[in-house]
Amino acid sequence: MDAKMRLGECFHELRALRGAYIVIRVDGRSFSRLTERTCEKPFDTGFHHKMTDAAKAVLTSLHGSYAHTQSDEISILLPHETDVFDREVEKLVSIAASSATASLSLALSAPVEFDARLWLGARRGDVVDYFRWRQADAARSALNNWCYWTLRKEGKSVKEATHAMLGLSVAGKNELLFSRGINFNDVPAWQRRGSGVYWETIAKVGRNPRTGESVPATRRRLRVDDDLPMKEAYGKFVRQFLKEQAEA
Ligand SMILES: Nc1nc2c(ncn2[C@@H]2O[C@H](COP(=O)(O)OP(=O)(O)OP(=O)(O)O)[C@@H](O)[C@H]2O)c(=O)[nH]1
Ligand SMILES: [Mg+2]
Repeated sequence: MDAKMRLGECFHELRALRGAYIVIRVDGRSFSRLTERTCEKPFDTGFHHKMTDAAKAVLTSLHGSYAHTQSDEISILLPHETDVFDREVEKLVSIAASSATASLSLALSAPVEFDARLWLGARRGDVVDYFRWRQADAARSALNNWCYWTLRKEGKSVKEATHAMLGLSVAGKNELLFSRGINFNDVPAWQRRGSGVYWETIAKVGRNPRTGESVPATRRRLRVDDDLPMKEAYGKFVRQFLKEQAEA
């Protein structure tokens, strides 16, 4: 009976190919509606902090090496040789989604949901491209959100604001903001580029339990970086999390 029933768990054997780089991305479900009711527009610092806390929770749970968060999504890079959950796809995506869900639901005191997907890259350059892609997405949507909410705050309806932005180039959107006293380049970097979360090692003084002597020690902790570099410099930055990993 047990063996027969387990045959129905036909996706359970699915594993992320060894040698491939794994990035898992979680994304909030229907967060347009959630943020419409509860967040400042276009960006809410408190919500962002709760997202970076959720990124810390997933990074810790999956023993990841780097996370990037923007808007309602978090991408988590796992170490190249990771053996976490034996690389089982179902385990990885469900734990990533539930870890983010638990963290943010508690922080907001409201039930939220995240979906999750798994991305595989063959080589280091693919991972660099992946994170540059998500950063470019952050920049694109930040510019759109700033324009949209600036128009809405002027009293335009959803339809009017959407219509006013139709066909506007990136330069045109920058101009729209500039003519209203907003320099998009001065908007906080975390809004335009997202934030990074990664481990750092700090020195601390430990105590030898036998002798009571002070001894130098180190401790790992997660750091949130709200001022990420961009473009090629960001690519170089991401490579530091792939450094010790052998090229496939
Ligand atoms: N006001 C506000 N909105 C935010 C903030 N961060 C994210 N959002 C919104 O969250 C939404 C995320 O976009 P999507 O993931 O494409 O939309 P969604 O409604 O979550 O849809 P699904 O992911 O398909 O379920 C966008 O509408 C963003 O504007 C914030 O700090 N403030
Ligand atoms: Mg979403």
